[in-house]
Amino acid sequence: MTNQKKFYLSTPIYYVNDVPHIGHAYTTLACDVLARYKRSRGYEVFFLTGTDEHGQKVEKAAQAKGETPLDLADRVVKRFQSLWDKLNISHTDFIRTSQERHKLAVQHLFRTIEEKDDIYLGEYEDWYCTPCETFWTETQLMDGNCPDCGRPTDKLKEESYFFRMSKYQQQLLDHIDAHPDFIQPKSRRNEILSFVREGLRDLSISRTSFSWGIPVPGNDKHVLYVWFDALTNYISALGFPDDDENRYASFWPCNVHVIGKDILRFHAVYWPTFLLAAGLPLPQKIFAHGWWTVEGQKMSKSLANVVEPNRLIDKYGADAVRYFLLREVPFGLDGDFSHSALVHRINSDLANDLGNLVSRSTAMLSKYFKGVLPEPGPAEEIDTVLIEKFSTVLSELDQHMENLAFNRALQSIWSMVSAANKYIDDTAPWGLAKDPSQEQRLGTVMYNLLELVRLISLMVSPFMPETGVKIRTILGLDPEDATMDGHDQWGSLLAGQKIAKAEPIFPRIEKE
Ligand code: ME8
Repeated sequence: MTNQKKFYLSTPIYYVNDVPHIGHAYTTLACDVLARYKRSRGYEVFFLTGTDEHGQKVEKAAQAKGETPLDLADRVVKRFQSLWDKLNISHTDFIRTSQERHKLAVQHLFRTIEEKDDIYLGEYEDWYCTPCETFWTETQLMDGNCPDCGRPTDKLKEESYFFRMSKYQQQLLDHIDAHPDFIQPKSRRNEILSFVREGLRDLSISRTSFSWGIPVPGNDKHVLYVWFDALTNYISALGFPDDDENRYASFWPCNVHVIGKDILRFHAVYWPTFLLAAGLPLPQKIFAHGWWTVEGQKMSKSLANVVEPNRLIDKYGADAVRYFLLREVPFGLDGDFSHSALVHRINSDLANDLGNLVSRSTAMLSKYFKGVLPEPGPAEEIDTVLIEKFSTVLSELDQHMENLAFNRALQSIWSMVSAANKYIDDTAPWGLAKDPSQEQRLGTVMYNLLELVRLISLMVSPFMPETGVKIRTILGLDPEDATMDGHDQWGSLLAGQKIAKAEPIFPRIEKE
């Protein structure tokens, strides 16, 4: 095992009965940004995503199409994987719950908990919402329908294995109390605290009403409940329990499970109690982000308003979509997607602010110094202020990334971009260029600008990897090297560096 700092983060594993939309892209993207940032800070990152393939919904969808559930899954998985390629997602592993490695881990977890006597055979009777794969008690129903999605529920009675979740109520509360960052944001933590305080019931963790799932060890009349199966992906992908590659030992417990608010209870109540029962460490953090609506409405197939990320990427490019989704809405709150807001962000933040900074700086360097970076002369106050601003932004960035406050991280970077643009206006290089006695001063101003462009290319890289590469290509640096550790101090760009004149990196979009 190396001594390198480790960071493990995960997305939910997505159901294969739906095709990927911007909601899925959002979670995966946020994780990718964090993964890239941590890598740039010298961490060895394990970034996991994948697909949740078992359960009645997939079984029914496959039946309706006349294919096997696995054929259906194979088809849909490709759509997720090709979208992640197109969005430049840098995951380390892609787990599918239909894989053998996953089945072994799930069955092992079941047996471990069973040996502790925390699983027993009983009979289940409750209201089941098939689309949500969730059981509800009579009192939880809203007018007889599922309180989450509003669709009708069915009364189900069946033999079932139960997990003694009730036994872990106090232990879970103690853990949440002792670890203020365990569930974030804070409002979500409070929601879970009150849910747990109301009392935990034992949880039915097997089904006999369908067969597309992982058999209960020793009783294959039953398949495991999809959430018992799905949640275990976070350790099965690490090689639990055999751990031949030492991944589980290196990376568990996970630093953060990033999820949408819809599945918080499963992650903050079920998963930790399974782990407590099995005697395994709990994840360090569970972060639930908000939900996107589209032009003010809930995304739904029936409204035909599902935003297809592939089309957005084809039209605007992966970086613009990545920037927009993380800049527009504070991570943790709900947000609304609209094409006009996206176009506005591209034109103002990307084409105007960032794009102009890069093209103005490189055009002036080309004009005044034939594209060769001069040696900087003595710093004036305006230069020192700019350099101090940079170190403030750098520490803000670190703090915001630590808090998964992606929009604030981008705001900080953009305050640097604006300061750099203002520096151009204030120092007016075109005036200095007219006066031969100001050549050294002009050289200093140009050096500072290009050095800032380099540093900004590193800071934006986790969010917009293609843009980072483009800018470093223009600067004549190694385009793929976005490492911040060791490269984020002022003054690393060397005089004599040949720098190209940039083509616009973000063309303006005409409003339709
Ligand atoms: O729940 N806005 O899978 P899923 C933002 N298989 N995010 C959204 C969204 C929206 N409108 N719609 C979906 C499952 N998401 C389970 C998870 S994990 C062990 C098992 C995102 O395909 C968000 O991250 O329904 C949400 O949690 C996830 O997609 C649900 O994906």
